[in-house]
Amino acid sequence: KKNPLRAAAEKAASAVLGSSGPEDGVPGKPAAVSPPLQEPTAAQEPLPPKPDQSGPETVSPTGQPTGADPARMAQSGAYLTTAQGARLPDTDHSLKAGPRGPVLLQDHHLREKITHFDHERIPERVVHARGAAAHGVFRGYGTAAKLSKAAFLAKDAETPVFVRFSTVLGSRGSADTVRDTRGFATKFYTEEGVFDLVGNNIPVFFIQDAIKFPDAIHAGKPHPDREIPQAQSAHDTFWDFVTLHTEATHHTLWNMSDRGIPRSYRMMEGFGVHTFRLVDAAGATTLVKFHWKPKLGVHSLVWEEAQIAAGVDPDFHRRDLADAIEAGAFPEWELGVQTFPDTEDQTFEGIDLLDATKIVPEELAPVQPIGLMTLNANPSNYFAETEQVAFHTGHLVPGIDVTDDPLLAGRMFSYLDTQISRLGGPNFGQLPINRTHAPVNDMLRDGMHQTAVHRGVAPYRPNSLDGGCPFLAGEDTGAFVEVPAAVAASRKAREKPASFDDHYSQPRLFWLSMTPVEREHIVAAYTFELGKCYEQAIKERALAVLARIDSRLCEEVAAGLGLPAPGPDSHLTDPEPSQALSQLGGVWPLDGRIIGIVADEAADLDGVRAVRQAVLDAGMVPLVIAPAGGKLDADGDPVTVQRTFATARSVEFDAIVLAGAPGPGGDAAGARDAKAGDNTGTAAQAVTDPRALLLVNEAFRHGKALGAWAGGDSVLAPAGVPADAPGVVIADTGAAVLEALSELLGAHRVWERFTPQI
Ligand code: HDE
Repeated sequence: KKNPLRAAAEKAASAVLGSSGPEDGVPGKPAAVSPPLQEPTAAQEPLPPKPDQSGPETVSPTGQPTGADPARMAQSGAYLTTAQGARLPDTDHSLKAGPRGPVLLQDHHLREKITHFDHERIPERVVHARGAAAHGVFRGYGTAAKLSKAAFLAKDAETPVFVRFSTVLGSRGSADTVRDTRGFATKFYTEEGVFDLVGNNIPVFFIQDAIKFPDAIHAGKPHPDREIPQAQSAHDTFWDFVTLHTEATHHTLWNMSDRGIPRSYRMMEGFGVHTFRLVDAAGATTLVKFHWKPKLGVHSLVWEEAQIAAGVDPDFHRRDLADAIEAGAFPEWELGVQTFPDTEDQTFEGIDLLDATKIVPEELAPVQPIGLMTLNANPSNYFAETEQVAFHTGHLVPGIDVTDDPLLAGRMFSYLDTQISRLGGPNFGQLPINRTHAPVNDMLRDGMHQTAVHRGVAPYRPNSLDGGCPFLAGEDTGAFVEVPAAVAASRKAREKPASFDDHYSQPRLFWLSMTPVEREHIVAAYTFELGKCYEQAIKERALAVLARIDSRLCEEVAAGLGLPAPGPDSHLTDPEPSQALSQLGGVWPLDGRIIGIVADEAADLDGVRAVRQAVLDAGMVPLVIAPAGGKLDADGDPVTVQRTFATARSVEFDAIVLAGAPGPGGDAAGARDAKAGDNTGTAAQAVTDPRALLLVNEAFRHGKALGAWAGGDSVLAPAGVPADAPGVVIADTGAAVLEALSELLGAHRVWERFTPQI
């Protein structure tokens, strides 16, 4: 029987050295060449994977108590040591010549401790610096198996993943809820190598060619003189760029829509943006666009909420993701693909699939689900995992290939390059979070932070000293082979195709697909952002761009800016709206929604306990808000207070319930009388405390469901909330209130409360 290694070696040698002549009819290859030198074929068994390159060892446990659990302790071992392992008797006092004398240069522990600390920070990402991440698993449905041979897409194949969400413009310490695009980058640790799907929550991009990326980012980042504003697009340089460079119009419109201020990372769609190419086992190809669809639906903040959250809880999205996962409300997304025939022109229904500023409406090409991702574990260490994870569009596996999208081509270069300066050298792939779970047999050597201890003397190919190992794989042995896609005969030129010239028809499609309330949010966003610009010429130019999208949009923003609107554009088309672009209209699961329950000592605490339990049973999170901290009914059946009037702010809650007074027909006023003199009744304090009134008023203005029972509603009027307004539920018991609120919450907000004039 033929040795398989020898067969592989012979095949590889013939492919590389051409010993049997051109097999594929490659034109232009000389017919007569000197006979090739033979590589050794007496193979040794390939070496096992390098011990230092196995997969990450730790994935943080969920739901475990903090504290004494050894797996969660910062240190292991009984004694504190230096980095070299010498035990330390003291880490609080520098070595000095006497208690009040000079510090001695000899103190190695002092210098080691301070020096290490001095170098704790690494450069933050040049874009997407602010992020949060989680571990999870992806399970293939098998529906993509006919399109792609990628093993992780097979039916029921389970693949570990690590996902990092991010904002784009802000620094690492900036607020989560700013108006911006969100990154949605997924690392699949497949058995065939790492596949990174480095996407965004917006399906189009500002630019069509990577060479413009530094311009786009320089314009969006803070002004270089004062380094303000932080994490904002509401400034002159951003609007200067996007109005002069109108291929940015479509992405800018998405940013100004509710998509720019997501309610949660758990409630965002994700998009691969570019068109990719799937390859099946027989080599047949299909063009695809990747979509992540969140099981919880796509939901957003309202702008005022986003602004308040940026101040009162800059970690709003980071906290939300970690809390939900810790509570067991694991967020899930379906991965889906829109498929297009891999035709020579790479267009679909007249849309250029290589233009990253264009979508293909889902009505024209439905998103077909191919797998489910569940995020089920928080990182154990932010720096080691979330900060050091390094994504790259070039991390591909057999069955998934790129297209000639010029934006994607630039990314194929950029991601590897940026990691080298950010992570200090070329060995970032050895960091635990970046290690592939597939065996590694590379011939990359040395470099900064090399942690593998390579053996042998022949890290080169061909070699005879290591028996010729490692051998090259072919398609039948799982090699990643680029699709031999035709390249149109052409000439070198710094040009773009004519199909990239249409900058307005798809923004118009997006605008026409919005509901009135979503349109009003867009108008408000443009008015706010342009209102923050100083240059009149930039505002006027922005209005000229808006006139090319829609005259009503332009007029409304112009009115807000106090400027004349340019006349209507005679070239406007009327594309068929795409319902899939609107966020409104569905009914969604309530997992992880946060219900604030306002109560105090005088409240119907049995009712509060019942509501709390019902909220938990529904997979939501109850937070009791009281005038002061501690416990209510501390001597009886205590109810823990999670928020006080000082610490609660409306943005944290999806709905607010105002507890009433105990007893049949009881009301808050009655409760107050019962406690006459000590002034602790719920309504008594909430009615007069401006913080509680603000809580209720803001929740109302932000379209959140409000409920009250047994007199709790006496807070409504002083808070400026009409008791008969939509989404305000007043019932006899807490249970009845919660039932009605849950129904309202399924729609995310009480949309009837907004009365758009558009
Ligand atoms: Fe990125 N992008 N990008 N980008 N991008 C980076 O890589 C770049 C683009 C995206 O959580 C950087 O490791 C160029 C589109 C995400 O770690 C950098 C171009 C899309 C993340 C880089 C683009 C993205 C990045 C900075 C234009 C959506 C965060 C740090 C051709 C499909 C990944 C890093 C994470 C990060 C370059 C355009 C998504 C500098 C040159 C389009 C989600 O390499």
